[in-house]
Amino acid sequence: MGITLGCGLAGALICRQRIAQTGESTTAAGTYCDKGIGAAKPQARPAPAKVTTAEASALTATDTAWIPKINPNKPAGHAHDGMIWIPGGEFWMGADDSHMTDAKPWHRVYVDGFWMDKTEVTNEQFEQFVKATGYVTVAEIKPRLEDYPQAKPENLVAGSVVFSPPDHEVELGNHFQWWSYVAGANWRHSNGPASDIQNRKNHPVVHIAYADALAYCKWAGKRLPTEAEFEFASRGGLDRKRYDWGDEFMPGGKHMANTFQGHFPDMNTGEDGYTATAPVASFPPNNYGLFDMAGNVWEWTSDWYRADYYQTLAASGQVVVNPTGPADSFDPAEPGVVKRVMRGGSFLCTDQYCSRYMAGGRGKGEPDTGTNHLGFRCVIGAK
Ligand SMILES: [Ca+2]
Repeated sequence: MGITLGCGLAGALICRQRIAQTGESTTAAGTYCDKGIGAAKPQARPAPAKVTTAEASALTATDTAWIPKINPNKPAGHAHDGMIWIPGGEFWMGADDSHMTDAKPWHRVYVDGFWMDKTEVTNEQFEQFVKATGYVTVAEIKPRLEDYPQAKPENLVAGSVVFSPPDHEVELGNHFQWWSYVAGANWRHSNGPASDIQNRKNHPVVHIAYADALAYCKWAGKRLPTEAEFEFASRGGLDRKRYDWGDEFMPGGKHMANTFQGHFPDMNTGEDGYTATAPVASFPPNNYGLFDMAGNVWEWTSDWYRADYYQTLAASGQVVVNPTGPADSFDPAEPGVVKRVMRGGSFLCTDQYCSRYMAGGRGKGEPDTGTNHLGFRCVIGAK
C-alpha cells in the first residue's frame, strides 16, 4: 500500500459519498503509489513551490561523488532498554523510482545520533501505557458531528479502518473495495469487536492515530522519529540501496520483511509466514539491529507530508541538517487534506500495488486515522 487509506476518519465516514463525487473508478497502471481520492490526475497537480524536478535532478547529478559519512558509533549517555543507538551522520536520502515521485530526488541529509526502539511498539507495551494512564485512543471515542459535518449521524460511531478484502479480483483504482470503517475496531480489537489481542501481545499495536502515538511517546519519555531519522536508521549504514538490507528483495530466496504475497487484494497467500501483522522481530534485523523497519506495519513520523519536500531540500544545494519536515502539509492527490509522513510499509505492501517498503518509500496519512496496518516506534534524541 502506498497510503494508509487515502481518505481518513472523516473520509471513511463519508467515503462512498466522496467516491460518488469524484466518479473515479480506474487509474493508469503503476501510479498506485500516489493513489488517493482525486489521484491519477497529474494535470491538476501544482508545480513544486521552489524548484522543478529537472533543476533538482541537475543539482544532485553534479554531487554524486559525495560520499556519506557515518558518525563514530559512540552512544550518548546511558543505554536505554529495548533501544538501539543509531550513530547519525550524513547520507543520501530518497529514492529513484518512477512510481514514487515524492521520494525523488536523492538529496543529502545529516542527522545527529539518537536512540531508537528496537521494535515497533507492541500491544503489551501499549497496554502498560493505558493501564498506567487511563488513556483512551482516538478510535475508541465517538466522532463528533461538529468535527465531521458531512457524515451521516448514524455513521458517527467509534471505530477504525480495517482491511476487508473482496473474495474476487477487483480494479486497483478504488481502494474502498478493500478498506472498511468498522464500528468497534480499535487497538484492543484490531479486526473489529469479535477479535482480541490475547494471543497477539508481541504484535505491533495498530489502530493508532497520530495523537495516540504522541501520547505514548511522551509517557515513555521519548518522541516520534523525524522522517530523516527513520530513513537514516532503516538504511543501517548502507548507501542508496533499494531495500534496507541491499538491492535484492529476497536474497537467497529469503523473505526479509512481512509484506504481501499472492494476488492483491483478494488473495493473500502469506508465503512469508504471515497474512496480517507478525510478532515483532520475526524477520532479520537490519545492520543496526532494528527489526521491521520495512514491512509489518506502517510507522508514524513527526514530519508533515508534502509531495515536493525533497525537491525543496535538494534545491538548497547543501547538506540539510536535522530536517524536521515542511512547515505545512500538501498532498496533490488530496488537496486540502493535511497528512503526516509514515514510513516502512506494511504487511499489505506488494509490488502489484505499491512497494513502499523500499528504503526510500514514503507513506502519508491523516493524523486522526488509524488502521489495522499502522503503528509506530519511538526515539530518544538530542532535540
Ligand atoms: Ca506477509
